[in-house]
Amino acid sequence: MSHFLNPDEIRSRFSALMSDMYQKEVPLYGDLISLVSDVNKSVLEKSPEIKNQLTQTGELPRLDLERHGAIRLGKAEELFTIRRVFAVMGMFPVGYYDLAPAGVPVHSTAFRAIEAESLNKSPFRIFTSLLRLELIDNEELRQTATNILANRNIFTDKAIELTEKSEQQGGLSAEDAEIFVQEVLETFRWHKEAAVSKDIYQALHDQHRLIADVVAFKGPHINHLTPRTLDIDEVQIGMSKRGIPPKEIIEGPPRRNCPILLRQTSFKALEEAVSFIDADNKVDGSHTARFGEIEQRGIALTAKGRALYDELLNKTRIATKGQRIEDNPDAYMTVLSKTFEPFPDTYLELQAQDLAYFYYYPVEGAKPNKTVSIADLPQLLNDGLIRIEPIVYEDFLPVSAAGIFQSNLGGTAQKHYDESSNRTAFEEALGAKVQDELALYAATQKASIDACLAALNKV
Ligand code: OOG
Ligand code: NI
Repeated sequence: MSHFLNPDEIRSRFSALMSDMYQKEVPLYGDLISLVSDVNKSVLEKSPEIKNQLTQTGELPRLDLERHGAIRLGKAEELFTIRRVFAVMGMFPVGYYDLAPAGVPVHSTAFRAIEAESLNKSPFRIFTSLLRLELIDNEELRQTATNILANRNIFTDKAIELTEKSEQQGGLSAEDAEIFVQEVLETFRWHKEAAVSKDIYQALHDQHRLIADVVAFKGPHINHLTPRTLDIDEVQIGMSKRGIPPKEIIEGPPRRNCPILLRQTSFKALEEAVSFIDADNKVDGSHTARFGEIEQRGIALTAKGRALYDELLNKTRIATKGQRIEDNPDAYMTVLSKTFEPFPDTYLELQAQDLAYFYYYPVEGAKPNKTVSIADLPQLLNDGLIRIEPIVYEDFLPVSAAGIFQSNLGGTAQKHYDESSNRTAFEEALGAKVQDELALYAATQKASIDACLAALNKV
């Protein structure tokens, strides 16, 4: 028995603290949580099949825990250190997302648990972006931003000390872990006092709102948290009814019988009072960055399924080009649904066409009349000796993320960056390679198939 607290417990504790802090900082987020919880309760009451599915895959107990957050970092050292901090909580970088093509000067990864069992204990993850200062075209401003960031330290001494202790001894005691989560929380706290003068804020803001959000503040405040809903359309309608101002459209795929990947919406970021420091005087101003988001997660797609998704989303974009989607969300949703018609919408078809990842289970009492192998899966499925359940998508979608960024930075100005994506530089800053999310789903599926076949061959 190890005397260290399980990293899943540390993450779970941290996620609860973060949620409490954010509900205090942004009370509207608390309203969103109660809306989501009401909607989830009613879906579970109305749809026993959804309830069974979530029970079978182990996701039911974590439903009300489900949330992700997002932060934006300013320099390579911050990304490097945050990787070490998150590792203490069992969160590892998965996936590389380049947002520059969508006009947002960052690249990102998601820190999350890897094993299905750990994810079920605490699914908390943090979408973590690193600002790409090289995309600031004004050289003088780039230098100013670099200098400001060079001087900041976003971690408490104690957080670093305990991270090192954990690295050295291979974990943290319950006592240390409690101090650790409190100290790490400090990094994500909102600071009303900006770190710069109003003029500098304005200059950064004129380059890109996101640059001001990262550079002008003392630390990477958590900019949103996201509960998981079982019916995002219902939440979208409910938001308006409860006086929570929603973003106009739901990002991602259309509503379907078999949800795929991830659908997301949010309430619009708040304009908040801040103070700037001008030659020792405080000057009042405002900043818009923090919001609340909702996600509905569906099945993880294989590379083939993902290619089909990207193709159909692209077709939708071409078909709605020139229309201001915000002005006519219903028309957009109609085109989206129509365009996605070729995407099979039963789990059996998704499985047969190798479009998505599944768990495989032997049906109770099933007795095949020979030793079975992976090649027999279609027959076993057909004969009703095994069943499948969807493996939920745990990651993010760059086009959706860009849509979320855009609608929450205020304004509609679109930037265009020529710079090509730079995964190598990102991984250098991170000090590690990001894991390939598809390989993780494939491994989960494989483990499930192996266990299923072993169980059938034993009887
Ligand atoms: C991150 C936006 C991405 C999501 O859910 O796709 C994201 C940000 O605004 O910093 O959180
Ligand atoms: Ni998000």
